[in-house]
Amino acid sequence: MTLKKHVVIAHGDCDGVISTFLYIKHFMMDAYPDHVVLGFTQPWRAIIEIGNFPIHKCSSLALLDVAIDKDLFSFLVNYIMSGVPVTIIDHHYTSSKWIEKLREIGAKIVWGLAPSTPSLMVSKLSITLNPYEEILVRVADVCEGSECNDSYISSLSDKVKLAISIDPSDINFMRELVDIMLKGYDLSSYEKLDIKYRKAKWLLKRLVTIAQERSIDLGSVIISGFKEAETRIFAGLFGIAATELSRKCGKDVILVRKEESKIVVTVRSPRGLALEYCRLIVSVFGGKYGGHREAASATLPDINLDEVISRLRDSSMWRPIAEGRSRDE
Ligand SMILES: [Mn+2]
Repeated sequence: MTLKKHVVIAHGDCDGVISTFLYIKHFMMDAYPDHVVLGFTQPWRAIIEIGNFPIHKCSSLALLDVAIDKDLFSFLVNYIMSGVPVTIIDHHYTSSKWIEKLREIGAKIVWGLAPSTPSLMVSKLSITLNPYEEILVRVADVCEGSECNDSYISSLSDKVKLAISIDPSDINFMRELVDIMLKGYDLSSYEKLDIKYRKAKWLLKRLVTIAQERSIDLGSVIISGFKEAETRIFAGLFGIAATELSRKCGKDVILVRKEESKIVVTVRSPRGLALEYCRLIVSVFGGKYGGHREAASATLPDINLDEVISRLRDSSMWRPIAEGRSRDE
């Protein structure tokens, strides 16, 4: 007989990690850690991650802060139809068209446009927070772009966000963060977090400088491309760099990078057009996209980076946005 486990898979970012902490603490404490497996993933590889825990090994499956798309939807149907209880807690705009279908076939769905998945959990799952948890929910909100004028919260958010992003494949580090939170320890005095943060801070500064120096300015949006070797160095920092650059220039930002066998596009748009940029890009090159109106990303097939950039710098590409004809679904 195979020993089944509760599988909890979350987005490998700040609000994903904090959602995991809240979920374990409020719903799985009796089973944790012996009967629970924690995984952290990026949206484009969520299927691979979940596939590591085949149906016959899952007593339940929870997905936290993982944007649902068509492929993930089809994949989850098998789990639900095989009788695995599936819970989805998510705040991504682009998940909305799949969640109703998942609910109809029996998944438990908690979805809404909250600033972060942890704050969604607080508003929809009626969990009562202690002061320590309240701080962490605010940290998650700030990591997702909420304003904050509390210096302790904003510096802790900065630390957690950067320390996680520097290496999105360091799943053990994310598990350690969850354990530290479950013990109620102060994250800001965790040495490993501090070491990762310092390194990430330095790399981020370099990345923002490079992205700005090589940017192609199309007026309201700037575009920068990165080769595969650079992608390896800056790993998960592209999203944060795009946010910083967008703030710095007061423009929308599109960062395009070559990564293994694909092209990844990161978009930040304070004007709320991020999904529309992604939709236009995917309509030209193929691939898929997801995220929020202010922050989204697209994964394209393995095309030549220079070709992508030269197409994107052609302003006729963006005419539907300029003329206000583009609409995200
Ligand atoms: Mn997230």
